[in-house]
Amino acid sequence: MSKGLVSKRAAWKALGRHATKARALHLRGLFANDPHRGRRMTIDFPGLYLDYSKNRVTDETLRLLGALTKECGLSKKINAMFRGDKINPTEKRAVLHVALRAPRGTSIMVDGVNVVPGVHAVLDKMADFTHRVRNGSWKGHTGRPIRNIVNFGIGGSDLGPVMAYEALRAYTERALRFRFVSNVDGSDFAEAVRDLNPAETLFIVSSKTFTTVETMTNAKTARDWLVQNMKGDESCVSKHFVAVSTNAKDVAAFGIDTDNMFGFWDWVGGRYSMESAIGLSTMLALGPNGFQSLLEGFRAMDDHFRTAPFHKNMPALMGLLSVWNVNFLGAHSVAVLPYDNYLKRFPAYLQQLTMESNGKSVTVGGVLVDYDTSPIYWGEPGTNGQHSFYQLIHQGTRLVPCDFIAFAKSLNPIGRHHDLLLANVCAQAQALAFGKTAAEVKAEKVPADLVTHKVFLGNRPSNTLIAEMMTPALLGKLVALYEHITFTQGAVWDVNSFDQWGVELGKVLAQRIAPELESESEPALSHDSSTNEIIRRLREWKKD
Ligand code: G6Q
Repeated sequence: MSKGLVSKRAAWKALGRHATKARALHLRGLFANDPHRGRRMTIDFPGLYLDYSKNRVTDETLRLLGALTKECGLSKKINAMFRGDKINPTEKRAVLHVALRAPRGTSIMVDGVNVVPGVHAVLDKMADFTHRVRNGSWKGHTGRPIRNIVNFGIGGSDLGPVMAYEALRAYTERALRFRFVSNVDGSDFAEAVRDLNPAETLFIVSSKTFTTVETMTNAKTARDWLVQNMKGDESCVSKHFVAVSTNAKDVAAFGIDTDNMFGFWDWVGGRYSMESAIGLSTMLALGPNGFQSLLEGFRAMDDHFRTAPFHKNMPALMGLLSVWNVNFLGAHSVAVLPYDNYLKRFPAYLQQLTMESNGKSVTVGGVLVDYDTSPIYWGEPGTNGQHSFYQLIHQGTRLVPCDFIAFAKSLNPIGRHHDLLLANVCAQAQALAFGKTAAEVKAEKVPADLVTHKVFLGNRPSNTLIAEMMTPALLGKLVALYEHITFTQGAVWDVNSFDQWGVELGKVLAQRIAPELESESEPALSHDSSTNEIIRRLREWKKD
C-alpha cells in the first residue's frame, strides 16, 4: 500500500530546502513587495471567502505544495473516496460521508449496491418523524405533545449534533427544548433532566453500535427515570424513546420499537456522521427544510473539493498550508477562532474530526512515520479568547497558526456590537501578521526599559474565512471544508484518517477497573503502583 514515506519524496525534500529560505521571510516584506497579495491569495467559493495571504508562503511555496499533492496522489485518493472504494483498510470499510449528502437519483456503489436510495429513505423517515413531533401528533405516553428532546450519544454521536444545535440556534424551533447528554458522569444526566416533565420528554439514543458504555448507561438511567415517573408502566418506553443506530437487535432488546429506529451504515464514521440519522436532533430543531439546506451546503463543498484545481481548491489548499506550517515551519497546533458566539462548540467538534482522524504515527501501510502528523486543534470564540490566551499567540515563543472565522451580518443586530466584533477579527489577523517594531514602539515615546516588552514580532500566520451570515447551508460548507482539510492532511501524511484504534486501550482497562472500585471487599490490585494507589485512595474516599 505505502510506497515509502512522504518525507522521502522529491517535493517534500524540495519544500524542506525552500523552508530554510522561507523562514527568513517576514509577512511585512511579502506584503510590501506585492501590493496585490491580499487580493491574489484568496479563494472565492460561493458564499465563503478565504484569505490565506497572511501565511508565510510565496508563489514558490504554493508551487511546491501543488507538486506534493501530485506526488501523494491527492486527486486519485479523492476520487477513490467519492467512488466508494474501501479506503479505510484497517476496518475494511468504504468512507462515504459524501454519500449522505448525494442528491436523490445519483448513484454511489458499495459492494455492488447503490447506497444513495437508502440514504434518502432514512432522510424521508426522519422528515416524517420530525413533522409528527413538531406538529404535536406524536404524543407521549399520557397523551401530551413533546416539548423536550434529549439526545444521548458520545464522541461522533454527540459532538456534531450539539455543535450544529448551538451553531444554528437562531433557526431552531424555540417551542422545543434540546439537551445533549454525553458523559457517563451522572451529573450530565441529572442536570439535563432536572427541570423536565417526563410526560413531554423524548429521548434519542444515538449510538451506531448501541453498545457504547456511556450512552447505554445514560439511556438505561433515563428509562428508569421515565418508568418510575409513569408509575412503573414499562409500555411508556416506546412513546418516549427512539434510536439512531446500525444495531436493530440491541435496539429492540432495549424496548425501542424498531419502527422508531433510524438507521445508518458502517461506511459512515462516527466523527463524519452529523448529517446522517445522527443528525435527527438537528432535523427536529431546524425542520426538514433547514436540514435540507445544511445538506446542500455540504454538497456544494464536496463538489468543489472534487473538481477545483489545487490553487483554487479551498480544503486542499488549507490542508496543504497546515502541512507547511506543521512540517516545515514547526507549528504544533492550529487555533480555530470563530468570531461568532453561536460557533462556541465548533472548536470542540473540530478537535475530534481532526485529531481522531490524523492523530496517527504509522502510515496506511503500517510503517512508523518520521514526521509530525496532526497538529492540536483548539480554540474559543472571539473576542473572549483575546482576553485570555492571545497573549501567547502574539508574543509567546510558539508559532500558532490561526483560522479566523467571521460573518458580515449578525443574527442579532444590536447597536454597535457586530461592528466591534468584526473590527476585532480584522485587527487580530493584522496584528499577528505585521506586529509592531522596536522603532514603532520607540516612536510612541515608550520608556526604554519597556520597549522589548511592547514589541510584537509579527509574522504569525493566519487564514481568514468570511461569509455573509451564519445559515444552515453555510454550516454545511464549513463542516465539509474541515472534513476535506482533514482528508487532505491524511492523504499527504499517508495515514488512515478513518480508524481510531487509539481509543481502545483505555476502554478495556476501565472495564477491568470498574469492578475493583465497586467491589465490597478489598480487591487484589495488580496494576502499576501508581494506579493501585489511586484506586485505593478513591475507594477510601468514596466510602459513606
Ligand atoms: C468517531 C468514533 C467515536 C464514536 C463514539 C460513539 O469517529 O468512532 O467517537 O462516534 O465512540 O460510538 P457509538 O455511536 O457506537 O456509540
